[in-house]
Amino acid sequence: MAEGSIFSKIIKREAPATIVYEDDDVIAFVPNRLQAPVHLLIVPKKEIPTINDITEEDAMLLGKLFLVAKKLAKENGIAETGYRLAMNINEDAGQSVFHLHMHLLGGKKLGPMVT
Ligand code: DGP
Repeated sequence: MAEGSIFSKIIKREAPATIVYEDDDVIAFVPNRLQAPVHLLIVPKKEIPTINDITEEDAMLLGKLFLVAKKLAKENGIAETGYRLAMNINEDAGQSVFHLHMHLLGGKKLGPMVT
């Protein structure tokens, strides 16, 4: 469940993180293990464990994640060079935190997506 995940603690400032963006619905911060020179996590404040749990009412919120990603890509100078947005869902994709999040990765030529 998303409830009580480390990301909820970061949102509530009960755990530290380098926060790079925040509004009423979305927060973005630097992950504790970088997988690219630019690596940010874009996270809805609503506790949704995975994409399997979204509903119609989350459509606007999910759209906001992309708008924040676009803004952060531009701010980090990778909008034109290129970047990847990724979400891991459940075990086979390697999801480790069950609070929905989008990875923004860039700052180098990224390898193939499927390994
Ligand atoms: P995923 O494997 O897709 O569930 O990605 C989880 C991400 O969360 C990964 O980039 C590492 C990050 N992460 C996990 N625990 C913490 C933490 O305590 N602090 C921060 N800043 N990031 C974390």
